[in-house]
Amino acid sequence: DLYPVKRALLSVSDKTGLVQFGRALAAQGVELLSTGGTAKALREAGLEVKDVAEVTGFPEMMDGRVKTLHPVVHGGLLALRDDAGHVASMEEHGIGGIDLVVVNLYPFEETVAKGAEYAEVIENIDIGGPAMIRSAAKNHGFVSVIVDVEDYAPYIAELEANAGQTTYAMRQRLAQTAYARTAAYDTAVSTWMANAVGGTPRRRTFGGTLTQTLRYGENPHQSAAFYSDGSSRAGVATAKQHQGKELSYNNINDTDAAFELVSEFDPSNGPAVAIIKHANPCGVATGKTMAEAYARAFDCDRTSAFGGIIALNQTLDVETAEAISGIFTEVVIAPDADPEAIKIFAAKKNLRLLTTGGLADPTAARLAPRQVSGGWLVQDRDVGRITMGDLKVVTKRQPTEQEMKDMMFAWTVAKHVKSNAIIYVKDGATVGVGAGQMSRVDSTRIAARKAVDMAEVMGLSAPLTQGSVVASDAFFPFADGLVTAAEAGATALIQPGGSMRDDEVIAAADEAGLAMVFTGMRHFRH
Ligand code: 93A
Repeated sequence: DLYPVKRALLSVSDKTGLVQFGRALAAQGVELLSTGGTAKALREAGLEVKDVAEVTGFPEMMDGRVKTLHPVVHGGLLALRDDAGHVASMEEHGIGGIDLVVVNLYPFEETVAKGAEYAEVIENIDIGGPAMIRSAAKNHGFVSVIVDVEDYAPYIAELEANAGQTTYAMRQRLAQTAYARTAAYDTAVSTWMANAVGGTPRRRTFGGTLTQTLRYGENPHQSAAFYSDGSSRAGVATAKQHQGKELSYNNINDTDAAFELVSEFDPSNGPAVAIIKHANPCGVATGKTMAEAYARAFDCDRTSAFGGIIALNQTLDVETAEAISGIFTEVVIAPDADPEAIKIFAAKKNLRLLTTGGLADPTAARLAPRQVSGGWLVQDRDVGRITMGDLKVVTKRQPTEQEMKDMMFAWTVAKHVKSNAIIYVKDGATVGVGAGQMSRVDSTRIAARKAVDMAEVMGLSAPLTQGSVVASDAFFPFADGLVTAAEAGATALIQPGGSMRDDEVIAAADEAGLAMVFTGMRHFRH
């Protein structure tokens, strides 16, 4: 079970913690072998290191493409120490055992992320590193493999606790981590190549690294964890959490939805706020100030906003922080927060504040995989966008300029609402959201009904849907949905068009005096 560590090979691109780790290994009497840059770093710190080139008898060559790919290295990693034949081979060929491999790979993912040229990306495909990782991991009966800086300290603790030896349990766990690392690495390479080649690849894999085990999943009887795909994009995975307890599974899902939605609104056009409940917005609004945007988003559905998740497209300021503090809110996510605003939240123990340093890019192409029984469904993320120029007016009445602006706003929100999605908007704020219904007319009714309820709560004489515009994420199959919207006070309607009964729907719009535009694009979201 216990196996001693006498010789280690270190070859790392990320040299974080390397010297300290090398020193701790040396203190345990471990002999250090290393490749060019790693050996240099260790030597400069005063450690005794042998070059792999000296052990193999071959210099590093071909710009480093061949450094450790040699039977003396792989024999030393793969030989079964308790097999007489293997041991004889080691003796015959002068192969010394290597009991520990410490490798982190060429920064392939980072090279792709910074938008490097093809040739530079290719040079950053590590071959020798993964080969050593896989050899060492296969032979975990005797050999340890470390691929994460996070494992340096526990590994040293293990050696210290066991007089320079490792337990099988430790080696086995490290081997599992190691294979997941090489799998994720090759996933990154093949995904990058899939994009370069284009089309639908016959084989595809997905990978990630554990960032957080979660208390539970959607429900307490489901276990759950959060895996990052290694990207540095602004969003919930990379955000800085300023205060409050850990985010839950549902928090992360909702915060992501909130931030993706609010990122649609270019900050140079002014402040915007989205309030999310159960992955659907219950209020989205623009305003002259952030506080006004928040107040208008809140007024869409004050009841549902309780315990909601709020996303801002600009810095959280004091006035907005004070307003948000008025009711129970789970999470606030924003590109940034004023120090004074952070202080206001500090008093609210249960409120989590996240800052991202920027907005998500709603146009960035990305894969959206979803698991179904027996496989994966994979599609491009919905990055579809329209401009006013794409809109086709199909009614006798032309929309007014304000209606046009509100329809564009409503359409943007509709993209982020579960189908069937119906959004009522007035003056750059949602005033009714109908989400996730199995029939479109029901979504239309529910959104209008909620506006009536809100008018009562707010003591208004008429619901805010009076004089609103409506967006529908897909076409109206019948005229009934449009008639319902008109009855709720809508004056204009934006929808993809393309129904067999478009003529009937257009006729009903003309009869009700509505202006209607077709986008020619659908935004289903299931
Ligand atoms: O180009 S390689 O695939 N060829 C190799 O034989 C090889 N061996 C180790 N890259 C190889 N490595 C990688 O070099 C390691 O995975 C590590 O990322 C890097 C460390 O190089 P240096 O010690 O010169 O900084």
